[in-house]
Amino acid sequence: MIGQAVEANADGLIGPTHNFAGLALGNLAAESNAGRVSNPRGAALEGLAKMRRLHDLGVPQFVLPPHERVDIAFLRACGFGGSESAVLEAAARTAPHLLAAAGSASPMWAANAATVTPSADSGDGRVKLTPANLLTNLHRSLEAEQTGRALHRLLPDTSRFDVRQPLPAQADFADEGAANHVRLSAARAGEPGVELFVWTRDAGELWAGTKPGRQTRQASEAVVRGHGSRRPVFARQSARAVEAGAFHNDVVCVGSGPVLFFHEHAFEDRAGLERDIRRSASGLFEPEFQVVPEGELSLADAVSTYLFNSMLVRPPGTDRFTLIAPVEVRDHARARAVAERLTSANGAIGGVDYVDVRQSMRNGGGPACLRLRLALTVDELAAVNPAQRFDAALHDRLNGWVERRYRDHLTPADLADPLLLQESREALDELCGLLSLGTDFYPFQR
Ligand code: SUG
Repeated sequence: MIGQAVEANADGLIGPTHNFAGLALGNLAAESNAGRVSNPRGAALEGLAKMRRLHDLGVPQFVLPPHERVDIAFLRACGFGGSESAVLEAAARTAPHLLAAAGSASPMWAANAATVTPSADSGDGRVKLTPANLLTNLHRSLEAEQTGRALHRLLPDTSRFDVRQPLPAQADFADEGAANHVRLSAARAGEPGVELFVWTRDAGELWAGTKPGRQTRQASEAVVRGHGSRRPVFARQSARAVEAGAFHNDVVCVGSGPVLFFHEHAFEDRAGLERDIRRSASGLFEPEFQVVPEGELSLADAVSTYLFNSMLVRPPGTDRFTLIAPVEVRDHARARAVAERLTSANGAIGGVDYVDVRQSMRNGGGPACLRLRLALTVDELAAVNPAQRFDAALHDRLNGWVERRYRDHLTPADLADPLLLQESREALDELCGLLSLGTDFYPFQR
C-alpha cells in the first residue's frame, strides 16, 4: 500500500567562516567575487530566513550543522606542523590556497551533501543516501566524512534510513550529489517515481572543456547500483551548459512531482531525455516538461540569475507548485518574465516567491543549492531527529546564536586568525546543544 508522503528539506546552516576565496573553477559567481569582503553573519541570517519561509509555507524543514573550519587536520595532512597558530601562520604565508580550502564554509550547499533515493524507489524499501565525495574541488573534497556523520545524526533509524559510504575517492567516480539528481513522481506524493541522474563526463574520455565536468557517468551508475534504484534515467548535461557556467545540473534544471523545468540547452539530447522519462514514468504519471528556449532567456542569463536554481515546492493543502526563486530573478526583466509566464499559464506552477540569499549567491549557491530534499513517508518524517526540526522557536534561538557568535565581515586572509578558529569552535560547541548533536560531533570535541 502506498503511504502518505511529504517532501522535506534539510538546509545547510551557513558557517562562521563564510568567505569569498574564488575556489570553484567554472563557477562564474565564485570566480568573479574572489577576494571580496563577506558577511558571515548576514549570510547565516539569510539562510535561516529562507528556512523560515519554507517552514511558514508548511513544508517540513530541518537544519544541517556547519562543519568545523578551519580544518586543521587537513592542513596537518598537508605537512604543516607545530601548534595550531603555527599551522595557520605557515599556511597563510606559504600556501594561502590550502588555507582557503581548509577554511571554506562550502558545506552550506546541502544539495551537494548526498544523493537521496526515496524508499518508494529504492531496492530495499529504505531511504538511501550516498554522501557525495565532491572530489573535483579540493575545498569540497573535505566534506564527505563529516557530512556522513551529520546525516547519521539527522536520520538515526537504520531500519528506515541507509546512509552509505561515499563512492571511491577517485576521479572516475567524481560525484556531486543531489545537485545532479532529480526525482519525478505523480502529483500525489508517496507514489513510486522516476530518478533522473545527470552526468557531465565519461570517466574514460579526454575532457575537452575549459571548465571541469564534476559528475561522471560512472559515479551516477554506482549510486544507482548502491541504491537499487528501480526507475533510473541517465542523461548527459550539455557541454555548452558547463561552459556557460552550469557546474551542476541544478543551475539549468529543477523538477518536482511531474514537472521538469529546464533550459533548452541544459542537456545533450533533450529528445532522448524526454523519451526516456516518459517511458520510465509510463503507468505512473504523465511528465510535464517546461522548457525555456534560448530566445526567451539565454543560457548566460539563466546562469547569472539562477532562475533554475529555484525550489519547486508544493505546500501542503495546495495543488499547485510554488517557485521559490532568488531575488536576482525578480530584478532581471527577462528572467522575471519567464517566472510570470509560467505562473500565469494555469499549469502546475501556481506562484513565485522570492528569497534573498545574496551572500550564498555570490559564491554560486542559490535557494536550491542550500537544501537537500528528502521525500519521506509520514512515518519516516517522524523518525528524523526532532531536535534538528526547524520551527519558529528554533529560528529565534539560531538567530540569537548567529548574532552573538558570527563576524559581519571576513576576508580570505582572516582565515589565518587563531581567534577566528577559537570563535568558530565555541560557536559550534554551543550549536551542538541547540541541535542535540551530542558532545563528540566535531573533531575538536574528541
Ligand atoms: O561547489 N561554491 C560552490 C557552490 C555550490 C552550489 N551548489 C549547487 N549548485 N547545488 C561550488 O562551486 C565557492 C567557494 C569559494 O570560492 O570560496 C563554492 O565552493
